[in-house]
Parts: sequence; C-alpha cells; structure tokens
Amino acid sequence: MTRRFSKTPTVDRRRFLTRALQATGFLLLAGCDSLSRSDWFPQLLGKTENASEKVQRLLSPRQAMAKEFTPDDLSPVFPANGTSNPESEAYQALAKNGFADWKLEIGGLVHDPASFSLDELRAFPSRTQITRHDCVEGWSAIAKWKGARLSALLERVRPLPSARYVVFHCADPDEDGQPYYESIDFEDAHHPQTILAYEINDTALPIQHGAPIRLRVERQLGYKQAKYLMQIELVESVESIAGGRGGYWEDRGYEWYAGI
Ligand SMILES: Nc1nc2c(c(=O)[nH]1)N[C@H]1C(S)=C(S)[C@@H](COP(=O)(O)O)O[C@H]1N2
Ligand SMILES: [Mo]
Repeated sequence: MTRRFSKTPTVDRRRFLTRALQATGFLLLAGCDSLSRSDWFPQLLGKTENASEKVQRLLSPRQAMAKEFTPDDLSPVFPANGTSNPESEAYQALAKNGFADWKLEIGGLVHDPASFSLDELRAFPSRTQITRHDCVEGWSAIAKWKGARLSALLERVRPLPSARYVVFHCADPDEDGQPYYESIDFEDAHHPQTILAYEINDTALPIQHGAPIRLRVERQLGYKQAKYLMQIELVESVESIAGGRGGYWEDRGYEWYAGI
C-alpha cells in the first residue's frame, strides 16, 4: 500500500513530528502532577523499549530473514521521505562530481580504520534483495536493493572486542544543525540482509533515496534505513552521541529497536 505523498517540505515534517511527540509526552504527563517530566518520561520510554525488544525477540528470532519479494511485486513508485536532497555545501559539491570524491570513513573501535570510495565499496561481497520498506508515517513500498554486505566491511576493519554498536553518520543536518544518524547492534550488523545499498531497482541510488549509499537493515522500520552515509563509527555505547538514544528519531522518542 502506497500512501499519496504530501508536499510538506521535509524539514517541516520532521519538526511537526517532533512537536507531535512532545505533545503526546505532555498529554501523558498532564494527569501525573507528582512526577516530574524529566524523571518519569524518559524512564517510561526506556521500559517500553526494552519490553518491545524482548517481545520482538520472542516472536521472531533476530537472525530470521525479512520477507523477500519478486520483481512482479515492485512498487511502481517508491516515495522519498525525510531529507530528499541534503542542503550542505559539502554534500552538494560531492553530488556535482558524481560522488567521485566521496569516501566512507569507518573508524572508532576498530583495529584498522579505513575509508572506501564508491568503487571500492562495489568491489566488496554484495547482496541483492527485494524487500518492503515500512515507514511509521503510514506507507510501505517494495524495491530491489543492491549493496555491500556490512559484515564484509566489518571483517575488513576488524572491530575491537569492546565494540557493541555500529553508528551511521549522515550528510543531512536538520534546520537546527542536528545531523541525522542511526545505530544498530552487532547482531543486526552481521545479518545477511544488512547492506550498504548503492543501487535501487538496478540503477545507481539517486539523491532522493540517499546517494551515494544508504543503510538497509531489513528487519526494522523506515527511519533506521539511514541515507547519505558519510561515516561509520564503532562504539561501545551510544550514550555520548547527540541525544544519547542511538538515532535522530530515537532522540525524539521513537524506539531504538524498530523491529517489524
Ligand atoms: N539521512 C537520512 N536518512 C533517513 C531519513 C532522513 O531524513 N535523513 N529519513 C528516514 C525515514 S523516516 C524513512 S521512511 C526513510 C525514507 O527513505 P526513502 O526516502 O528512500 O523512501 O529514510 C530514513 N533515513
Ligand atoms: Mo519514515
């Protein structure tokens, strides 16, 4: 089912959702005068998150494969959502040059920090998969993705034993300068369907879908599928990054484990 796509500017939509989430938090709190907003709300979110992650694990093991589809199932239109063209001068300069000067940096808790050009990423073991993308805003679309297996990249840079999460830093800050970012744990990072996609439907990933590469982590919702990847960082904890909850939308109240 594909939702008709609204023309609201994307940054406005992010802002609108943030306000909506804040409003929900406020309403929840309205009847609980004795509890402070700062003490109670984050704790509730934390508990919900853990509970839903446990339920998710019981219902379907994390190693299970996401459903794959056939070419007949491809959506005629795959909407673009969130940022559809990062405004930063640096990104625009890279795009103008067909991303020939773009490199993906991989660092943090690894033995061999490295950076890879698009051609180098294309030379890694790849995977092609037809999957369904589900956005919390109420639309889904099926596309064919091809990309480098994240597990192969990790093997190359050799994570240190203390590394627990893979953080994806993106090229698109919002209008307050807050960059989009996401994180996944090692279980998802090594899942066979977790790829750094450089193709959609047999063509080079266009800007609206995250050029030059975007994450596909197929067991999770749309906002985990970070576009415009610039840097990958291996960390022991996500607490010191931005709002500390492991992602741009997570910092605004969404769950970190967005299992489908
Ligand atoms: N860098 C970045 N990645 C992002 C977003 C974004 O705004 N910036 N939006 C997310 C959301 S909410 C969705 S549903 C998908 C949309 O991907 P698409 O534009 O290819 O449909 O990208 C996700 N990844
Ligand atoms: Mo989304």
